[in-house]
Amino acid sequence: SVKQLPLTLIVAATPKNGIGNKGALPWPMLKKEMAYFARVTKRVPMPTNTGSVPSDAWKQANLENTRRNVVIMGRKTWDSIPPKFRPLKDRTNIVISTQDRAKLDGISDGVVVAGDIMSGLEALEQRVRDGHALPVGRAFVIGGSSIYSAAMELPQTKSILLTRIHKDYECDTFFPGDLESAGWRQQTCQELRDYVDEEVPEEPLTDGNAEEQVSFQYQLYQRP
Ligand code: FOL
Repeated sequence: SVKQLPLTLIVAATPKNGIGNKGALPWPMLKKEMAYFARVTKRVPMPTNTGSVPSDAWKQANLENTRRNVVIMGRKTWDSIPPKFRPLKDRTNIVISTQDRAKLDGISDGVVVAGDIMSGLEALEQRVRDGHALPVGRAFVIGGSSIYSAAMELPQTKSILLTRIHKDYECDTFFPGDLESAGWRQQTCQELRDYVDEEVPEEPLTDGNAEEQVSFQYQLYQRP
């Protein structure tokens, strides 16, 4: 059943598809953008009901924390997260590495370590069966480039939440491949709103510090 779980990529990238530089994000802290990442990866979707009204049962269940989203990342992305923020809270963290978990930095009990994405999801499925992890809500692939690349090869990867950063920062790591040419289609702002279950503005947002203002836009790409 884990083999049918839809995977969503979430990524922020410059106009040249840059996603990282020297083991960190290429841009200064973008508070609003990072808050969007945290909200979206934490939000568990409502079970497919008749319509738009959340049932009392679901509201209750969600408060009781009966399901948790998963974030899947490569080892370098794990290392790039400030220790005080990892594992990313309120989400089940899966770290992809060929190393044994004992050799990795800051890995705690709840974190799943596996050699590839599907093995990680299978290991998590096992933990859920044993009652050691909460059932899975949504599964997000959060990078970096080799993990994005592997995820895009998987047939269950149908959606990409892309934040386009409208500034050309120096980067040494890039999002793999070209979306438009690989059958990925940009969806409307309304489709993005429905997907993330929150308001998203049509116009670019701005963030950054007094030194520099950066504009960016939230987008959704999907493939059939
Ligand atoms: N996708 C998007 N849209 N923006 C990103 O910054 C992003 N970053 C990664 C993957 N996909 C992304 C990978 N890098 C944290 C740090 C780096 C990181 C991902 C997450 C992190 O510390 N997140 C905390 C929030 C910290 C805060 O509020 O400052 C979290 O709880 O998610």
